[in-house]
Amino acid sequence: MTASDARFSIRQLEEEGYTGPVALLTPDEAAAGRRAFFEAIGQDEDAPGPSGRRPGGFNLEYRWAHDLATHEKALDYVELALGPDIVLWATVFWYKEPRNAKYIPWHQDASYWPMEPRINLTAWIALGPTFRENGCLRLIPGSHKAWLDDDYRPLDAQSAFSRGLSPDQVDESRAIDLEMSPGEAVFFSEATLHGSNANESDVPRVAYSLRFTTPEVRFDPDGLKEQRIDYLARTILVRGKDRYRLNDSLMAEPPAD
Ligand SMILES: O=C(O)CCC(=O)C(=O)O
Repeated sequence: MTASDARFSIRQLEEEGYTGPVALLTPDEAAAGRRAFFEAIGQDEDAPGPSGRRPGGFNLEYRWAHDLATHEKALDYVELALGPDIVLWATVFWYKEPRNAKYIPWHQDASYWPMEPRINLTAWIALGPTFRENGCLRLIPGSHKAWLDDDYRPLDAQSAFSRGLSPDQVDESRAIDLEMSPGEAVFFSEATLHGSNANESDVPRVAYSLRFTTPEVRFDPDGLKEQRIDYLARTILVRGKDRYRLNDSLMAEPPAD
């Protein structure tokens, strides 16, 4: 695979902070992931409802979630961007059941993450259809060139995060709506402004986000606790070598088959 493959473009990633969507999983693989997700949260895909389950770390508990997060095709793309040594350090299911009124505010991921240096590539995989009415992922191309850490504010009760950026703090006219089919993925950087609206439809929105970094990045375990992501942040070397060993206390093994 080369950087000019299909719609994965390193140049676009560098200039616009994202690339894709690309067809990553087959429709059958996406459907299997969706079914496994609903089973894990104790629901039937045909009757999706609210879930009290914490959204992160399924890859540490379920082999299918680890296998999906380390899909060779995903790692091939990540390698084009991050190089041969790749660490998977977090995964999150972004699930919005039908009529879920919460929105994800505009944010740049690494503003919340105690990592140094700030290097991350997220692969955001649509496991089901995503479109405007069910609150598809939105992002602002080119927004990764300036950090907005100091501008974060407390937000209203409909926000899924207590702090973030309000719409008047970003140029929403430049936002793109990533309407995607099951199995498609978009890749974006630690600094790309993104968020999503409420699900105003009867179709659940199920996405799996994979966070990749490189071994030269150090995580601060206390900072992970402060951000309440210590339960999901575990480093797994998924390709290449770790010549740094900076995160031994966070290292994990994949779950057994
Ligand atoms: O899925 C969403 O709406 C938000 C995803 C997100 O914030 C992320 O993957 O970092």
